[in-house]
This record gives sequence, structure tokens and C-alpha cells, in this order.
Amino acid sequence: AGLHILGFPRIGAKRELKFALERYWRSEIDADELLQVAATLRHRHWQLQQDAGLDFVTVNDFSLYDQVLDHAWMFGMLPERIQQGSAANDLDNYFRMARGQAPSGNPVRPLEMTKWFDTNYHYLVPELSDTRRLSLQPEKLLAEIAEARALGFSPKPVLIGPVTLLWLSRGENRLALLPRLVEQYIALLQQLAAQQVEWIQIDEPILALDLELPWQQALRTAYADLGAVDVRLMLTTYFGDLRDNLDLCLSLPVDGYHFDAVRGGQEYIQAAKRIGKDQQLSVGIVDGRNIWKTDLNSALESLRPLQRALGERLWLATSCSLLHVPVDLDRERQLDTEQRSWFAFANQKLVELRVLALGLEGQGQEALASNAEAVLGRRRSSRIHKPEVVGRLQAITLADHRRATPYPLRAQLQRERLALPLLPTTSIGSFPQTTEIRTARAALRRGEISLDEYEQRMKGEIQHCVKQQEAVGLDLLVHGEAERNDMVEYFGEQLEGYLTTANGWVQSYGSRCVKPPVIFGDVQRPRAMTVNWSQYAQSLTRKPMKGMLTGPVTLLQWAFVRDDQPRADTCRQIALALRDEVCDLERAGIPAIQIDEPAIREGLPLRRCDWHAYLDWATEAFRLSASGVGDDCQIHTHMCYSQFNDIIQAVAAMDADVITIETSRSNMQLLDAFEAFAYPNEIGPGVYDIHSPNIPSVEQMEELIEKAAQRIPVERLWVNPDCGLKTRQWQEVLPALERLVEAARRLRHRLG
Ligand code: THG
Ligand code: ZN
Repeated sequence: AGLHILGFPRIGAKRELKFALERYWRSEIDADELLQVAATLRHRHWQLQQDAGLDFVTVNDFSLYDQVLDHAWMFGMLPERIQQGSAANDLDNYFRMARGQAPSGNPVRPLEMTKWFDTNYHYLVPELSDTRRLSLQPEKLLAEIAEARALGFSPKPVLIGPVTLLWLSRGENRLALLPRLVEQYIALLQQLAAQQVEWIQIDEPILALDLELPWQQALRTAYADLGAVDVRLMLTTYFGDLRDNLDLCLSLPVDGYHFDAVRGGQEYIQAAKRIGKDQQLSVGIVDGRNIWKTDLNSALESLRPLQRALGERLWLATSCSLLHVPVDLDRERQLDTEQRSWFAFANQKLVELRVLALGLEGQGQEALASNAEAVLGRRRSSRIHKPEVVGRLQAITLADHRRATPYPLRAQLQRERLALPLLPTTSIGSFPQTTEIRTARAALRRGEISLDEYEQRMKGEIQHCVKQQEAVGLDLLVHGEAERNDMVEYFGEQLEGYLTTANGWVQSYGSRCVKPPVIFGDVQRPRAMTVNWSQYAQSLTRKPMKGMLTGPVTLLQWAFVRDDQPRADTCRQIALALRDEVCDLERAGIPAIQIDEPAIREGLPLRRCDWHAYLDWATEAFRLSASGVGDDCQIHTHMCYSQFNDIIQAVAAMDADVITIETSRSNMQLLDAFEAFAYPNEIGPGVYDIHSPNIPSVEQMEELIEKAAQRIPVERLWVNPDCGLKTRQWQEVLPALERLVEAARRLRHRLG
């Protein structure tokens, strides 16, 4: 069988690429040094693939920033503004496009970023129009092929397919560009053919989406032309099943198809029966989206009939690119043997492919036996299954995920208790994470200061934060979250059933990474997680204090999730643990509690017909976490980057008393969603764009509030920044908040 992967993480086991990029951007190293780090990483990753016995090494999965940007660059899709104040070299122009600035060249508005399908990776959105000229610049791709060859590897380049590339782009009438784009792809494929490249992987993941007719037709026309070039194409789909696109996919004239056998159901088995006798089938049986060890013996059982039917035409692969998993489990020395036996990171997944290939030849018995032992061990582990958690889940009643009283009555009681003015002001929760805070955390981790000393320092930070908020004149205060690293990791470290890795970094965008915790078992809260901090903060002020939690859907969505039960059940377990925390906060005298759900929108399934079921359990989990409190305890939630229009009803179904949302960047356009649908509870549309270093004026913020007041009754409006202030400096935050409070005061006067 042919063995390959769809892509390898490029960031490096020690995040070498991240650090080299950031040093280059700070002009601490030159381009040669950066490119040297990049070449070393490519070489290392190809070597790993060859050592694992793969038939090809995947080339062009590497990128200095983003693979979609690389394609935009390769086909000359760069917006005109990049030409102005052009940089000294291509590299800097590339970075200007990605992040707006580079060591040389003028600052420029960068491309927008958005999520890559339903993953946590963000790509840069090419900007297109039907008048755009295209031109082919294949130098990077050709150089990497030559580089792999020179090192003695057998390269299989990967391309994003033309239709997916257009689909990912933004602009009027994109499809009109298809004929010109296909011409460029043909020219590219011809160049690759001239290089005697054996196989080209061409990705069309949009086949796993709901496609309208013009897009389906675009695939037909594009591949009719591409299929005619004398080079072998392996057309890949991933992240889901193809459903109504299956016939279309199998009708495209290519030399092989790749199916995601992890998320794509049994379609790969159907495909095996239907492909032509000269076509290959690549089965993505090793999960590229999660970190669990593959059950190799049961995988072999599914593969054997295919092997008998297809022989050498069966390829084995990862389900998708390994971009979405951490690099090397061997660097997780803190895990005990049992836990380590459950996982496979990118390096280990390469070896799994080899063992599968051996297994198909009746070999590899030892590795298969030890895999069986690990898989069985996990299934039976007492660390995973907690009967009391399962019992509690079964005992949930309808009343548990409803507040006792409808919002209008709750609002009255809350208004009395909190004694808030019209247009109350608050913040989203986090305040600047200063060097002192990060230094203290690092010192604690290295054992240089005691836990007691650390807590004293954090209390000092909280004290400072509360004082500042009082001085500025905010109405509902927060403690500032000095004690938290990441809003998911912080809770992952404290909940049972979660574990955190030491080096399990996954690229989020550019040089930025996240370290998703792993949910391996039934989730339980051994003790209160945030109560002491919030209680301490409340003791410092007579103003009301807002408790701060990350919501169940976000704690699920930004983690590696167990694969042995439905996501909905895992989410409910998290919700119950949070519910206990919410109730403990209330008992400790905290009158308002915010449960953040920034990830609720991005958790939407790829297919619209699956949305409803997801939104049902997601909003239910939120309400389960929030509904244990009395009527006079005010529940807030917060969402960022949310495109609300299509989920506004679900947002309302969460029944939070107050929702704060990001709107300032889009000049309140987001509130259009609230035009068509009368959102029933209170809203704080952000009036201060915290993602920009600019400090808005009082007048600008007044104007935004007035705009909002045209859509939402002023009695239900809050005034706040549009997101947490963690990444900003105190010297920007204080004047901005002073002006925000002033804007609210002026409007109270005028509107009230
Ligand atoms: N937390 C988690 N997941 C997330 C986000 C988050 N996923 C989506 C979104 N937010 C992604 N956004 C970012 C923003 C900043 C960074 C990463 C993802 C970032 N990371 C540091 C870096 O790479 O330098 C991590 C450094 C560290 O923690 O030591 O800046 O907020 N879980
Ligand atoms: Zn936010």
C-alpha cells in the first residue's frame, strides 16, 4: 500500500519557527537566518516521514505564515495596496500582507483572518474581484521540490485546489475568475510534470460542505481541464463526509481520491467499490485532528477487505494534515506511563501508518499487540470513568437548565440588588497581563517563589486593578484575571478529567500557538476554582464585583476532546462542574457572574442541517452551567468575532441576563442581526476596539452608543469595551476607560 500524510506541522517541536519569525520581525536576525531555520525544519520533517517508511514526503505544506497566503502569492492574487510603500524584498511584502508590517516597507492593512473550516487554525483571506489579473509565481514550490530531491527524498507536492481557493477568498463574483485561475493551475501542473513529479496532492475540502450548484459545476469544469494534464492527481477531501457531493467527487477525472475515514463515516468503503480500475484510493484512517492513539487492530479489520479489493491501489494516510496536532509526544516527560500510552502526536502518527502497512502484510505483530493493550487499557482505565459523574448527568432535569423566573422579573430584582445606573459600564474581564505578572508565574513554575508568595503578588495585582476601576468610575467591576494564563488552560489545570501538556503547541495563526488541554475522562470539579480570587476582589470594594468563568462550550471547543462519547455529553459534564462554581460564587456573595462563550459560533458543524442539534445541546449546556443561581444573581456572557446573524436565536436561547459582544470594529454593523430579531435581554455592544492601539474619543464612543440605542431600548444597553484587555497596556487602558465612562455619563443625561 502507498503511505503518505496530507501535511506535517511546520511550527517545530520546540516552536523553532515561531521564535525565528518573531526575531526576524524584531530585526534581531536577518532573512538568511530565518530561511535557514525554515529549511532545517523542512529537512527534519521530511526525514521523519522517510524514516517512518512513507512512500513520499509531503512538500509545500510548509509555510512561513499561512498556506492560503502562499497560494494567493503563487497566483498573483495580491491586493493593489501592497504595491504602495513596497518593501525591500518579497519576504517583507509577504509579511506585510500577513500582518500589516515588516522590517522593511510601509505599514498596510493586512488580509483578514478567518477560521480554516471547523478547526482552530486561522488562514488569511485572499481578496479577489472578477477583473483581477493573475500571474504564476511557482518559485517557492519548485524550490522546495528541488530541495527535497537534493536531500534524497521523493516529493509529493500539495496544492489547495482552485475551487477551494476561490471559495476561501472574498470578493464580488469570485467564480468569474475560475477560467483564468484554472489556466494558471494548468501551467503549474505542466511545470510540475516537467519536473517528473510522480503525484500531486490537490485538496478540495469544500466537497465536505453544502455546495450550491455553481460551485459544484465549478469543480466539474475545473477538473475536466486539470485532469487532462499529464501528471497524477490525488484529490483529497477531509473534515467530513461528502453526502450529496460524493457522486460529483467520484466523477472528477483524477488518478486517486482521498477520503477522511475518521470524520467521513463509511464513504471510503463505498468509494472503494466505485473507483475506476486505474484509480487509487487513499484512506485517511489516522486522525489528524485529535491526539488519541489509533486503534490499529480495528483499523486493520476495516482495511483488509479494501486491501483484497484494491491491492496496491490502496493508500493509507492521515485523515487530514497533521497541522492540527502537536508534534512530539516524547517531549511530554511529565505524563505518567499510563497516560502517555493513550496518545499519538504527529511523530507517533507517522509510525502508526507504518505499523498499519506492516499489519496488512501480516507483520508487525508486536507493535499491534502493544497497541491493542494500550487501547484496551484506556477503555478500562479507572481514571476515565467516574460513575458519580455519569449518574449526575442522567439525573439532569428540564428544570436544571432553566432559570426559575423569566428575564423581565429577574431584571427587576437584579437592578435593585446591583443598584446600577442607566447605561451601566463594565469591562469584559481581563486587564493587562504585565511583565510583573508573567514573571511571577514563570518564577512559580520554576520553583523560585513559593505558592504563598505568588498568591500574595496576585492579590497585589487584584488590589491595583480594583483601585483603578474605582478611580475610572466603572459600575460593575472585575478582578482582572492576573492569576490566569489562558482562559481554557486555567480551568483545564483545575478540573479532573482534563490534563495539560508541557509542549503540546498547535499553530493558531502565523507565529501564534495554543496549547489545548486534553479532556481524557469524566469531568469533575474537585474544589472551587475562582471563588477565593473573586471574594477577595469583592472585599476590596463596595461596588458590585463580577465573577469570571469560561463557558462549557468554549472549554470543550478549545480542547482535544475524548473520542469515546458524544461531544454533547462531555459538554454537559463540563457544564455541571461549572454550575457548582457558579453556585459557589453566588454563595460567596458575588452578585454577577460572567460565563464567556467566545467559541460557541465556531463550534457550528460544517453542514447546515447539523446546526440545529449542535445549537440545541450547546445552548442547553450553557444554561445548565448558569441556572443554579437565584433570580437576583446576574448572569453575563461574552462572545468575540461572532457572526451573529445566523445564530441569533440560539444566542437568545442561552438566556444570559447580559451579553457583551464585539462590534466596535464593524461600527455596530453586527447589530443588524438585532434588527430582524428582537433580542429580549440586555446587551453590551463593545464601543472600544481593544484590538487596535488607538484610544477612541468620548465623541466616537457616544456615537456608537447612540447607534446601538436605535436598535436596542436604552434600558437594556450596557457600555463596555469589545473584548478583554489582557493584551493592552495600562497606559492605553486607563484613558480609554475614562472616556468610555464619560461617554456613558453624557448619554445618560441626554437619553435618560
Ligand atoms: N485560548 C485558547 N484558544 C483560542 C484562543 C484563546 N483559540 C482561538 C483564539 N483564542 C486564537 N487566538 C490566539 C490569540 C493569541 C495567541 C494564540 C491564539 C497567542 N499565543 C501565545 C503565543 O503563541 O505566543 C501563547 C504564549 C503562551 O501562552 O505562552 O498569543 O484565547 N485556548
Ligand atoms: Zn472577546
